[in-house]
Amino acid sequence: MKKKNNINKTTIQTSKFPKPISQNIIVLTLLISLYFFPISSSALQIPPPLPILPIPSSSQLQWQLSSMALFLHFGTNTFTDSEWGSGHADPSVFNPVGLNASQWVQVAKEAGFNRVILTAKHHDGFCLWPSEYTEYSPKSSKWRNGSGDVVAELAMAAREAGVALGLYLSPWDRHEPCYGKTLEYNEFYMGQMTELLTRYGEIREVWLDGAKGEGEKDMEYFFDSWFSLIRQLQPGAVIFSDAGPDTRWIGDEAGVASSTCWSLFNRSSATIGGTDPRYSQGGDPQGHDWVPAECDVSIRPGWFWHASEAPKSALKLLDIFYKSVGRNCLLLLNVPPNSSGLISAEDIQILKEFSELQRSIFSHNLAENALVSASSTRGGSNESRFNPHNVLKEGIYSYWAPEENKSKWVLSLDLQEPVSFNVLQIQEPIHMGQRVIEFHLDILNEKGKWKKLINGTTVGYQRLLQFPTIKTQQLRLVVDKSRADPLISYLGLFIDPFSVVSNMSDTSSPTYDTHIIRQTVATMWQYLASSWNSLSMISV
Ligand code: FUL
Repeated sequence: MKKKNNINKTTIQTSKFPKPISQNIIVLTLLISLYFFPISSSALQIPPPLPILPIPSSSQLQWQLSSMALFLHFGTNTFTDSEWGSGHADPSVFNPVGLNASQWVQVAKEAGFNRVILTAKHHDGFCLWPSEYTEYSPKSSKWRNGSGDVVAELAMAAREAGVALGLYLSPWDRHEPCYGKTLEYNEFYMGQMTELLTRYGEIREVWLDGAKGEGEKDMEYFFDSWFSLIRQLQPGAVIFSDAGPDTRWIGDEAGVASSTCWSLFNRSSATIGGTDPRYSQGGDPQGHDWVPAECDVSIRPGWFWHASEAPKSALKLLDIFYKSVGRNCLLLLNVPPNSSGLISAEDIQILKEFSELQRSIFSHNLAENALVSASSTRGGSNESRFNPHNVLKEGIYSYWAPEENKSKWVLSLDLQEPVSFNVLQIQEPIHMGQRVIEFHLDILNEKGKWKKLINGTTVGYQRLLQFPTIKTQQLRLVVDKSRADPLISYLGLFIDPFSVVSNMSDTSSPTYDTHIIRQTVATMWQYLASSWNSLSMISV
């Protein structure tokens, strides 16, 4: 108490001394400048705009940012040349003598996939791990003398390589005798789910569906209990099904999304095993839930490996890439291990070509030196955080934002010299919600007139639009319709010398004629031959 009084006293006493003249001048100058240049809000940062709901959870964001995942269909079907196994195959057929899960993970990683999803149990009921609830697993096979565990081997390989692991546990089980008895089977399924989610470290995706053959036993699945269990045991996992909750089936098995594709969706409008494919393919601009789509497709005609089947071409995979990743979805590409337990050399070759095609097209943004301006900038043109130039920085977390309440939203690019391109990439900062409804790209032609090059609907995480090659120096991206002020995080221009696009509509697919395909394949081989020497071979 005493001490406190002393301090006050000292302060008061000091203030009694007259200030030196120079000090008075400084104070006066400060007061005058404050009068003329008051501390305005411009010295403070303007906050980001409000997000528009719904927005993704953190695990949904991580999922979307990975763009592609590799699906691994493997089990007794691999040995019996079947797709939907009857559930009665002798478990001793399962003997993948050369199984090497590190090879699967390496193949995935080198081809640009940092997630893998394994069919821990497919419809035939054979479990790839030694479940305590059934003998229908490697326990009853000769593989690794009956002590093998494919899930464990893959989990370890994925962890070592830094690749995220997902597991598919098929609800429909053609082997399990209690299938069809609602209470018993739900307990059985949840017991198996618990084994998978507690024994193998971090699981980043749980994949399930409503597939079931006609005339099969009827029963109810307790989805809400399953989802709650998954949330409890693996809170970082996204749950995939026809209707979410975290990611939805795109509605076809060709890996193709609709050209209008919303991550917004109404979960209550979809039923697992009974969704309307058109609703799934496009999503719902009025949807209350954030449920982005996953496009599953197999590199081969079947989901499981069959000696008689061959993989699709790398150009076909590139086309699928444009229609899935390029339409705001994640591409889940199935590459089934063969009966030796390895991914086949011909599939590896195609994956290598596919990743080289992507690298050669997308590694260089032809707009990187552009001068970018905008119809308006949130916080004014000096506000770097929302500056139009941010659209040239990779990633979604820096973006251009317009001033609020504007009716015109335009991003103009001066490429500083005429540039040829035939692919446009646009991204939205989806952590702030999906906004853009319609947009178009204009170019300035030789006559100095603005000409519409292409229209598009929805952007989302990533939109890729293809059109015949065009050469221009000036272009502008115009957002025509948006759910809220549009935010653009990336704009890229690329040249794809491989795909041939014959018309300008966003909704149509690139079309190939045989003559052009031959030419394109020749160009591709010339192009790739030069760069492959430098690529390391993947050992099988
Ligand atoms: C479907 C299954 O019936 C197919 O066999 C395959 O697993 C595919 C990915 O999902 O629902």
